Amino acid sequence: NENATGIGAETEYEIVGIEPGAGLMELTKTAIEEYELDNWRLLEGSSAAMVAELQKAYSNQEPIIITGWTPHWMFSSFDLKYLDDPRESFGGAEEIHTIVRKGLEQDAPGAYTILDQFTWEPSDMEAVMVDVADGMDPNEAAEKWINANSDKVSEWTNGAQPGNGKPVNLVFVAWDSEIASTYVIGKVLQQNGYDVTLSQVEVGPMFAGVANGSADGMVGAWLPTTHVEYFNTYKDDFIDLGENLHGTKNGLVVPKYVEINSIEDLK
Ligand code: PBE
Repeated sequence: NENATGIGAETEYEIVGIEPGAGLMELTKTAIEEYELDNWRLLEGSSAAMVAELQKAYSNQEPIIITGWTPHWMFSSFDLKYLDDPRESFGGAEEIHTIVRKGLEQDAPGAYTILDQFTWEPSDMEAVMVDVADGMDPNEAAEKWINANSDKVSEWTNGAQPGNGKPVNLVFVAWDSEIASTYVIGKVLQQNGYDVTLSQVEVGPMFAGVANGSADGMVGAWLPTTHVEYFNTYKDDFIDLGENLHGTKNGLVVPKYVEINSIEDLK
């Protein structure tokens, strides 16, 4: 298989990954085992560094393989494709869940109601992501989306008691998708009278923080597959409010000009 030989040599058998600890990194390690990609290495880094590598390769029309996910603005900025995953190492379409600490419902009922009623579509999240990727401050991008979608937002805030200045602390990881969701729901809580803090953390501390009560909530739990280890570790110690978005995807992603179509072609 000439193409497979080509892509390995051309990319030095490297798959450009993201933050260690991301569910996507574990899924990629599983894929490397299941497809027996013994020659290949998964590089650890960050989501921002991955996108920078993609931008560089793309502008030179060079081959690159990244760990990617949807919703993500990169699919509207670049012509990209997921590699087929016939072994389903990356699982199927998932949901993103909202999780809050025990006691939030009693301590901040309005915030609990809003977080519980928060739900939107991948296209909504992408609209915010695109503005942030284009350089808009996440606060501004969140406000812009809220102003353009007051009908949706009023469903989230329906029946919520005002915050009266009570503090609410949301934790998130600096994944582009979670920056979008966290800033939007943070701004909605603020507009409802809460004193909102958004704390950027790593993925383990994000789950641990909500479980031990040092954080009030998070809106970026990818289930049932991506974050299953973290979820199962802490599931008795926090409250899962269910999905806020349906239809995510994880996988290996290449520019369309790369002439392979399946993870099997990497072997
Ligand atoms: N992600 C985006 C995360 C979840 C959100 C796919 C990069 C991960 O843990 O892999």
